[in-house]
Amino acid sequence: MSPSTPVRRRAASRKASFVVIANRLPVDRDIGPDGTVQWRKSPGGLVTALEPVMRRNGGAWIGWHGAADEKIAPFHHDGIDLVPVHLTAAEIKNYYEGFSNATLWPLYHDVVAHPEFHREWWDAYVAVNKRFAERAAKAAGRDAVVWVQDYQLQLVPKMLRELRPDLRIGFFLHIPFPPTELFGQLPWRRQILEGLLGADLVGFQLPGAAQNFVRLVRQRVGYKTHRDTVYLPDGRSVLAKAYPISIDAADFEALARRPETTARAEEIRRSLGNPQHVLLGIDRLDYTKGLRQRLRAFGELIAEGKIDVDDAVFIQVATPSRERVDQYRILRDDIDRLVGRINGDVGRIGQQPITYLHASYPRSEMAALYRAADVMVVTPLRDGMNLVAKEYVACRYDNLGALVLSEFAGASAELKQAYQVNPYDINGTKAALLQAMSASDQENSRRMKAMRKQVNENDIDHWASNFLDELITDRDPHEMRLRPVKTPLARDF
Ligand code: GDG
Repeated sequence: MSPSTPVRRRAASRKASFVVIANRLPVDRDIGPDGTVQWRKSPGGLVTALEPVMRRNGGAWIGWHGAADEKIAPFHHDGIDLVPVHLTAAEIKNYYEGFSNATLWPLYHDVVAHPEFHREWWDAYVAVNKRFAERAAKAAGRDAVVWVQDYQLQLVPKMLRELRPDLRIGFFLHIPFPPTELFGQLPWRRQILEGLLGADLVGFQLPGAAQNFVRLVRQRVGYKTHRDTVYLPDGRSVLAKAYPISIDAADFEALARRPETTARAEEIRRSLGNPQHVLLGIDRLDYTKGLRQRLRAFGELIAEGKIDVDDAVFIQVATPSRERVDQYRILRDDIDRLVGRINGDVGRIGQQPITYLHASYPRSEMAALYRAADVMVVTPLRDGMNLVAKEYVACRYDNLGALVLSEFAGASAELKQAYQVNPYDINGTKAALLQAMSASDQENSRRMKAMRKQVNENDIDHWASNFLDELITDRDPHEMRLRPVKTPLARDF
């Protein structure tokens, strides 16, 4: 096969030359009333990011299928070979809801919520990581490129390398990597660092995260490091670098340009009474996303008479998320109450200042919402990147609209022309909302043009090809046995 030949479709049982390992498969299952099973693409940052890369390159995706205690055979869906990994109900509780989402998630997000440490959760994390590594070791062909995704699978690189030293292994962390002081709280900090060091390339959203990692390896594991490289005693080296993730910008713009999207955006505004200002938030319902602070800021502006309730509406879409984890249940109740209180306090008949939607929508509806919004409000307390901010920018081909963006979202490093805020500073957030609402079209257009250039030039293909190019490039001439310097999968971008 010549280097530029795309990888061909393989039967699910064949060995793959490109393997993605992620906690979830990129599909959800629908079971019809007659019992027929259908898989459909699921929403979420990771899927949104990797699906185009997988489809263009062929390859296998290893992940959990979403149900407890069920073994499903590998299958092919929509251009991708899918290899389901089973989890027991106890593993879902301990590995997924527990260690991943109630230990690592809050710890890696600045301890915005209190991380819980339980030894039985850790044991399940180890066992499940091992299962993923074993599945990947079976699915990957000789010298294959394997890309491990995210915080649920940080032990997989080391486990997989032990099983299959021929593989080229990359790891990408979608969420922030914490400062050394916070990471130090983790009773299993050394095992996690060693797990990640099984990869040839460890990618982060921001350079600061890569630096945190290298510093921690030096401090806690004692390996030699120089800038972005860790030198292992066995002669191997591991590179730690930033690869800010992005979106399929052209695809979002095409969706936004459809006449149906324009019509739907107008309909949304009409149904809200055609207010002067439509503000929009779209987030998974997660305590890292800063929903409370944002809604309070908006509510106060109305209560203080700085915004007229007839002039502005805030649409908040909160996509249901991790509903079996306690902290998420508590958050949902809190937000329900807060929205009720604000609407009750400052609303009028026929004029609810906050339209709150606890639901998931098709991408076409998301694009219409982006088109309908004058001000997009993205104010997480901590966020690895935040794709919603980039999607808004991609959809604003009219160069209009304003983005209010937290300085604690990874995206703020690239979207410098946004109205940047510290989300903990409610008064500062209020000022930024007012500034964004009152800016001239000319001012917003200047900012939007610059942000659109950034997003269009650094899209998802750019992210994936940068990471994969680095991963498959031989840095050490003594390791040339691995494979030709470029494999076909990177040529397609
Ligand atoms: C993690 C990191 C990082 C949301 N609601 C619906 C829907 N979405 C889509 C959005 C966007 C994605 O989900 C959310 O991505 P974010 O980046 O905003 O946030 P996380 O889910 O927390 O993602 C994050 C990301 O991984 C990628 O590395 O940026 O920092 O936390 O694409 O559009 N999509 C549809 N319906 C919805 O209701 N169709």
